[in-house]
This record gives sequence, structure tokens and C-alpha cells, in this order.
Amino acid sequence: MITKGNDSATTNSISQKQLNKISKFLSFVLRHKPEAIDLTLDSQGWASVAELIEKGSSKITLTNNLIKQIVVTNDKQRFLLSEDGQRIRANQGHSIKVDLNLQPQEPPPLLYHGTATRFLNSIKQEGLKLGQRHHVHLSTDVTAAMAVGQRYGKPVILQVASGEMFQAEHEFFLSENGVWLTEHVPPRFITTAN
Ligand code: HQG
Repeated sequence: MITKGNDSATTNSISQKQLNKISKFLSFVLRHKPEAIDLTLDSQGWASVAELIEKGSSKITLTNNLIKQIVVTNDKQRFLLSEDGQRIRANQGHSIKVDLNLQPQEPPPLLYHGTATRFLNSIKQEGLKLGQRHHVHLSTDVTAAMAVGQRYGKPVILQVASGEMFQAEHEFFLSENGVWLTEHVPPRFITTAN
């Protein structure tokens, strides 16, 4: 289950608040703006940990251990270290072009999307569309979707008939951290779940 920001990782005198700050920084440079610190990502979104530590130092203090701690304890498992620990990437949520080499697969029959009530009219007209990110993000459980929707205001849960979409040849991908991804959810596959 996904919880937000209350993991009990306050080891080595580093507070959860500080870990969250570093996690936000990592999301920023690994998903959206590596050029902010002149960091190089390869075509699959990997950055060198050593380069990240060095180039990030003007903005934030990072160490190998801190990075490992964040990868392991992050509430949504947002990051992945390569097997040798030398490289890091974000599991999903990118706005820059990277190829995560996700393979299409069959989703569960129903998935959920949390959004804010103020977006409902537009979603009913146009369906769920891509924002800045590569995909529309869908959750397997309502609680996770609720947390996502709360970020933008009064939340509402939408139920997506993902099984029917799959039958209708829409592609679905499953990210390394359990988020279902698709390109567009047309309105006919969406119902309001609460
Ligand atoms: C909405 C975070 C109007 C959509 C979260 C959402 C998630 C429309 C917003 C992950 C629309 C896009 C993704 C339409 C979609 N009209 N609004 N036709 N279609 N929208 O942030 O799903 O912390 O790009 O409902 O927890 O909110 O970054 O997507 O409200 O897991 O790891 O447009 O990002 O995870 O917003 O969030 P986003 P999202 P991280």
C-alpha cells in the first residue's frame, strides 16, 4: 500500500522532511530537468550516481548512502538503482523523453484515477489526456488514487474499464513501481466511483 510522506525512516539523524526534500530534488532532475545541474541522462533515463552527487552539490548535499536510503524507503518507490549501484533513474513520471523499455501488458479489469472535481467536466468531454508526463497514470487501488487526486483539490475517484480498453486494443504498461500507464482514456471507459 502507498502512504504519503510518513515512512519511519529517520535514521542517521536525517529527518523525513530532509529525505522528502532530496526525493523532490531527485524527481526534478531525473524526470524533468537534468539540465538544471548539467546532468546527463542516457536514452533510458539513467544518470551516473557519482555525477549526480558532484553536480547536485551546488543545490543539495547528497551521498551514496543517502541516495540508497531514498531509493529503498521512498514512499512510492520512485527511483531505481542499477545492480552495480553506479546508476540511478526514475521509475516513471518523466516529462522529458526517455525510453523505459516498458512492454505492453494486459491490465486488471478495473483501474482507478484520482483527480480533482474541478477537472471532471473536461475529463467527461475529452477523457483522461496526457499532461506533461508520458502517460496517464492509473492505480490498482482506490486509496492510492485518492492520494493522487488530493494533490489538486477536492478529490474524486474515476473508475476506468481497463479490461474493456484492452479488448479495444488500447496499450497498457506497468511501471517498475506498480503504476499502470496508458496514453489516453476515452470518456466511454470512465465512470465516477465515489
Ligand atoms: C488531469 C504523482 C482536465 C488529471 C502522483 C490530473 C501520481 C485532466 C492532471 C503521478 C484531463 C495531470 C501522476 C482533461 C487528465 N481535462 N484535466 N481532459 N485529463 N487531467 O500530475 O495522475 O509524486 O500529470 O486527472 O501521485 O495527477 O510524481 O498526473 O489531475 O502517481 O511520483 O490532469 O504523479 O506521483 O496531472 O499524477 P499529473 P496525476 P509522483
